Amino acid sequence: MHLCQPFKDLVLAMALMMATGVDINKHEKNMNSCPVIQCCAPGTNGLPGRDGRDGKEGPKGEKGDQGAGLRGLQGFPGKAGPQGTKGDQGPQGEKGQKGETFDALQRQVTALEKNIQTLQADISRHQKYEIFFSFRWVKSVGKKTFMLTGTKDSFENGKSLCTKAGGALACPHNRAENIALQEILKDSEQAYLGMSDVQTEGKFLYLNGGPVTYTNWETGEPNNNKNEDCVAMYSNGKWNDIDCSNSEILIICEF
Ligand SMILES: [Ca+2]
Ligand SMILES: [Ca+2]
Repeated sequence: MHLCQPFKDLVLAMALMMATGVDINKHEKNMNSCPVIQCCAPGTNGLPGRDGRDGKEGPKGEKGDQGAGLRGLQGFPGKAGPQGTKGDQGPQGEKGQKGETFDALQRQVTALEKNIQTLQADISRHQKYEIFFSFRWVKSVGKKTFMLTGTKDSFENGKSLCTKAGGALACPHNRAENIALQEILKDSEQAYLGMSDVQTEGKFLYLNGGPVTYTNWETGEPNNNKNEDCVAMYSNGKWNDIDCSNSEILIICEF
């Protein structure tokens, strides 16, 4: 009987273990774990086996890139959606242009301003009178008004004073005016009249150069005593020619 060399070695090893008292059973157990194929020459490959069962489902793959297909035609508009909720109030807008109402108010304001200016002018004129006159007496007759100043002065100064006030030195042109002017004077008072015969002795002229048409001379006047060229009214309403430089004569203006 022919034995392979490995098998011969095995037999020798077992005989040695029995001689040395080694536990053969334990050793056999180890020997059984040795594959037989290692002990013999390799065999030829067998036929392929049957296909195995399907494996478990694999994990989900990653999302691929978007395709590059052509864009389709736009479809018809859809139905209107429901009304949305009311939004918040927006910021205040810019100031608008002037309207017709504002223009009308502006015109009224302009008209009122003109009225105020007129009133101020009247007040100013009134105050101007107050500067020159004390209003001891005011007498109106017809369209004329006589105003007594609180001033006694010369003929020239009296003329200037009345002119500055916008009037003229008082001068009655008829009986009614003469009576009105007389009523202003108190007893023993005299007032200059707006006339003189400075240019031509004996020929009295109004301040505007016109000839005097109404007179009310005192008896014996005008006498041109010491070259009297101006005229004053007594408190009885009669006239007397006096010296023009006499500054003790009341100044009455007419307007
Ligand atoms: Ca005279
Ligand atoms: Ca006289």
